[in-house]
Amino acid sequence: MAVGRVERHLLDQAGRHRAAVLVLVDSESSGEAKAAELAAESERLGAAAILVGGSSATDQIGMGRTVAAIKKRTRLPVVLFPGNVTGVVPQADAILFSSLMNSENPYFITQAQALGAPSVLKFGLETLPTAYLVIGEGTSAWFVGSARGIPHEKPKIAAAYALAAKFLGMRLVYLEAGSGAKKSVTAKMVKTVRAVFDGFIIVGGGIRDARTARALADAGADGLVIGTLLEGTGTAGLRRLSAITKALKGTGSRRV
Ligand code: 1GP
Repeated sequence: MAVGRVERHLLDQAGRHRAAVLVLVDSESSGEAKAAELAAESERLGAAAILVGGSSATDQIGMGRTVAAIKKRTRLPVVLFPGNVTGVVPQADAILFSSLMNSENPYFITQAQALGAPSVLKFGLETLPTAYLVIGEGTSAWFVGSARGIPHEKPKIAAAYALAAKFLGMRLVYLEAGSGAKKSVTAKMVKTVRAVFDGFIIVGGGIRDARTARALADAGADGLVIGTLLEGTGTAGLRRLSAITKALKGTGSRRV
């Protein structure tokens, strides 16, 4: 499948910065107005896109309203980050069409994808073919997705999955430590994956400060997902987001 407008935008943003920042909005914990406000502030502070979803988002109507509200306040692309078929709504621009490759339950590897695909087509969503890899244990993504978490200290296993994803034609790999994770994915793991995977590497889960963000970008991450840091923390969260986008200024290794 051809590279679409949103994927091109992400590649472009990853080339203009050390890494692009993707702000994750949980449509169930913040109301529409708050989510839209956060998206507008994120755009002002240099974020590249807004992700909407998460492993426990099940209210499709609420999610659709949240996406519509965000689209009124920002020009950033809104990308769905579904945890299940309930994460597919028509108002968004694109979807991380993901397979949780290290799940023990085939539902999360191919079945949810088959159930959701007709809606994705009907809604005209751009699909970003993504290998979703859960790293470590104990988070919602790990539990809900029945993942056999790749140990943080086994970067070669993550790289083997990334290589398999590349051979399967996936253009993005998402290394997910899980929302609110105590420990983010290590720079070493990102570097090891980068060595075998030339597609777009997204890293998320537990990224709370500029130093960590910069280290992950320098190790080869193209996109960094920031979620929990911005939840209910008001201006303090935005200050930290600003510090992160500042630390990522400068040209990335990915030039387009
Ligand atoms: C979770 O990777 C995302 O799916 C973001 O994680 O909420 O810890 O920033 P945080």
